[in-house]
Formats: sequence, C-alpha cells, structure tokens
Amino acid sequence: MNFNSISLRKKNLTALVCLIIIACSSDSENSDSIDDENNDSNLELSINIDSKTFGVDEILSLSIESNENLKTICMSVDDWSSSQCTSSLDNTGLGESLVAKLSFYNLGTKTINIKIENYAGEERETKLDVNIEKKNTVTLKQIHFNSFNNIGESWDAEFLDSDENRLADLTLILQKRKYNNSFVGYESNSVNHIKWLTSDILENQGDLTWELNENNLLIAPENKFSIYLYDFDGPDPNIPDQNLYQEILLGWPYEKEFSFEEYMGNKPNEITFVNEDIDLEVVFEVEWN
Ligand SMILES: [Ca+2]
Ligand SMILES: [Ca+2]
Repeated sequence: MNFNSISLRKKNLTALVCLIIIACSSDSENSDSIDDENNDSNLELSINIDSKTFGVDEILSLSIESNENLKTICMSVDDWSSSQCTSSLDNTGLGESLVAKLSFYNLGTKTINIKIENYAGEERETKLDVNIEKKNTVTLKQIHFNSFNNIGESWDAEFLDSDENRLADLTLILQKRKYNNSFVGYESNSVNHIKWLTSDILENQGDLTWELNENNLLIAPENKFSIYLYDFDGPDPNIPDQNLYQEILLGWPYEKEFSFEEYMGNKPNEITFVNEDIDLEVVFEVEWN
C-alpha cells in the first residue's frame, strides 16, 4: 500500500518554517491585527475572511494583509506541526497582501495560523478559527460489496478449496481528494489525497458490509474519492511491523475515482457504482445533508 502523498506534503511543508518566533496572536471577529509590544517595528498583519462557517471540502479564501512588502508568508492548520510557506523566487517580495485558499476534509472548529516575515527579518503571527459544518455534503452510512474480482474464490492458496479460510480477509481503504492549501499565484499542486477510511477486517469476506455511522465520513457531492480493497494476509515475515496485503481491485490502471455529483438532483439514499473491468459492484448507503 502506498500513501506517500501525505508524507510528500509534510516534506514540502517543513522546508521554510521559521526558526525564531516572536509570537503574538489574537482572535477577534473577522480581522486580527497585531502590534508587537517588545520592539518598535511597525510591521502589521491582519487577516480577513468572508465567513466563519464553511462546509466540508469547501474551498475558503483568506486575505492576508500587511503594511510592508513581505519576504515570506506561512500558514498552518495543525498548530505548526506542519506548514506551508511561500517566498518570491526573484527576491523582490510578495507585496503587501496575498490570498490563501484552504479546505478542510472533516467537521469541527479549525484554527488557521498565519505568519509573515519582512525583509528586516521581523515576524508577525496571528490565527483565526473557522467552523466546518455539514452544509451541502453527503454522509457515508454503509458500504456493501455485491461483487469484486474473484469473490467467493481463493485468495489464500494455502487453504483447500473446501476451507472457508481461502476467502479474502477484506480491508477497505477510501481516499478522498482534498484541495491543497496554497497561496493564490503560488500554487504547486491543486489537489492532494487524504486517507479517509481504513476499515476493520472482514474475515473470510464476512457479510461484505461496513457500517460507517460512527466514522463521520462526509464529502462534498462534487468531490472525488477512490476505493481500495485488499485481502489482508497478516504480518510480513521479512519486515517487522509490516503487514502483507493482496490488491483485490487490481490497482492501476483499473483504479477509479467516484463522486456523488450526478445524483445531486434526485439525492437517492442508495447509490451503486459498477466497474465491469474489475467485476466491481459496490453499494453506498448515504445521507444527503
Ligand atoms: Ca491472500
Ligand atoms: Ca481468509
């Protein structure tokens, strides 16, 4: 299994995190201004946003404004565990304002941290909370497989054809597209993928069903997600702490993205996706928010 998009992101993000933070932060309604008490610099920072509530997967715009030409701007949505920074490549500066675009893939109150640096090496930092709500999203309630490649047949050749242990021990993984938080005019990739669900294992196919009521899996109907299904084969005898899996949906080039966009009119509670190339038929029970 390969989910290196997440680690790639982390690599990108850590590159420019500033070393010394003269931190000062406040959190007011729609605009936060900072005055540093400890020096006589006039560097100012304010951030403005149109609303404080957004939907899951919705792209929100944040205006970052200063009174000086900025050398670097950074943002973080995980309290600086990771961050995204931009600087002007030709060293002429970013100007006095820049727009950041972000999205959040799940519900909750999210804190956006912003930090700026001018050419004198002075920094300012501020933060803003937004609430991510259900809005016009779809909640996944249940996933059931009617068919997949080699269903009911052997995925574990060590067992006899009469032994039910030959059946696949199913693990389902969902990945969802997520807008790549970025600064307008300085985007690299517009999209990355996040691991959205790693399911329990259904031994020997189980009932081919995962109940997802407790998982809070919300998606904007127009956003895309991918399905990965594996036969779990237990610990790898050669690599400590690693497990072995067999790919049931055959992977690239058969892997396919899905969305609920074409169902926005009727809003059915049961949606079936079929991919005949890999004998896939999967039924989603959903709720329209
Ligand atoms: Ca197997
Ligand atoms: Ca098995």
